[in-house]
Amino acid sequence: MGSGGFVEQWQLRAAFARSLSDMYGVEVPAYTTLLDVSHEVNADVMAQDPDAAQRLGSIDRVTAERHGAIRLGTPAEMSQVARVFGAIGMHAVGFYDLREAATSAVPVVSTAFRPIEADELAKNPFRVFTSVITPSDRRFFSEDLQHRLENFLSRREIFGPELLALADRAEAERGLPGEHAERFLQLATAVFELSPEPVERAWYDELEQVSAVAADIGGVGSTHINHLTPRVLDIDALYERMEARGITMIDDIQGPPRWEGPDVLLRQTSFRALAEPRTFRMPDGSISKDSLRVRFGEVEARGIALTRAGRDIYDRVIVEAKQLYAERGVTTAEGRQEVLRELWQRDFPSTEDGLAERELAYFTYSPDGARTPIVYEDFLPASAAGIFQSNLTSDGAKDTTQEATVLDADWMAGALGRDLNDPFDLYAAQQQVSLAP
Ligand code: OOG
Ligand code: NI
Repeated sequence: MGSGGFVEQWQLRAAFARSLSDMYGVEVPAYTTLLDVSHEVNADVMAQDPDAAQRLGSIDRVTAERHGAIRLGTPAEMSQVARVFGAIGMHAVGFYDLREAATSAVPVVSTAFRPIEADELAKNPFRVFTSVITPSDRRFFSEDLQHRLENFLSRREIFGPELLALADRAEAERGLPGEHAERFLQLATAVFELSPEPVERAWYDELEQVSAVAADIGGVGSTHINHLTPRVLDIDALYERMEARGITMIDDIQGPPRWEGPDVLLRQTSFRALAEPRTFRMPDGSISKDSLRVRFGEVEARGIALTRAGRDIYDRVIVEAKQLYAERGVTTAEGRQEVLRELWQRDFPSTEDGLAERELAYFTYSPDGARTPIVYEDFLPASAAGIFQSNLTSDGAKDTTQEATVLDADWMAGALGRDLNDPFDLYAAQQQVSLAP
């Protein structure tokens, strides 16, 4: 990055993704194994058929591609992170209600920050799934706990004034001069580093009774990156190779099944959260060492973006599949994949032509009529819930007799103090522009 020259937003974004990746590799060595195996798998897929391998993005894009996941505590923190991401050309897209999508207690609502223009995505597609805790939701938090939690969160400072000032400048000037860029990256990366500060044992444990996610967010005075996810071109091959290296993966690959037709949306899996050493302050004031299991490694394969009609089919099939698992007594990952495959063969066209004809997926068209699929850049609530849940050590407590607090896309936009983009609108606009440039 050097001093001197002007660093554009996309360069800052790419450098931030690299910097987080370097840090996370030091903190969670299994992540480095995941990267190695991803590179191996991608190289093998490229060697077999480079055109097919790059149908949904150049190998350079895919190799650099990561998504991060972070979890914050307050609307104010959300508006601050929006400034930091705005500085590097990442905008809020989509609303996810994990409170509803998860059966165990996951008291958060989320959005994703990412570039929204095709050329920016091609330069570097870094995206961050960003969740905020919901203390006002009585299904999880009593009035007393809500107030203590909000109090605790209001006293912490995650994003300092120097970082925010640099962020605002980068957003206004669409980049930063070299030496400021360096400083911005250093400060922004440090925000997501695991803090050595002792965790208050009693407070952490009280929140953990409600939800491990609540403790991870509200039990500490800082935040950290929860996972960083590389993109792989064959997730089934990756899964097998990780297990062969002795890393225990969660049971399932979430999302669509492997099948003979086009890949759509997103397939994800993860390795189990690892015990990381942490320091605790005990109620008697003494300091002790223990460990926490919150951070894990995830990997994903991306497919074509579905239209609303295509997504409706997806959502229905996922619900039906769950009913079938129960009816047929299916209890293995393999069995679940078979059920999904059967439903896919019944409900999804087996070719890109079929997807395009039935307007189930988005494509761009060049003047000579050639059609290119638009890659899905977002997340899936059911998969996100599955990933959250499979990495929780307990279900926590959710009192379903209580009323849910309404926290929706409008609430999220208000918290951010910015527009919340609708993913379908973005894909549709991209398709439209290619048809009538
Ligand atoms: C976020 C879980 C969601 C994904 O890829 O769906 C997610 C979290 O664990 O904080 O990252
Ligand atoms: Ni993720």
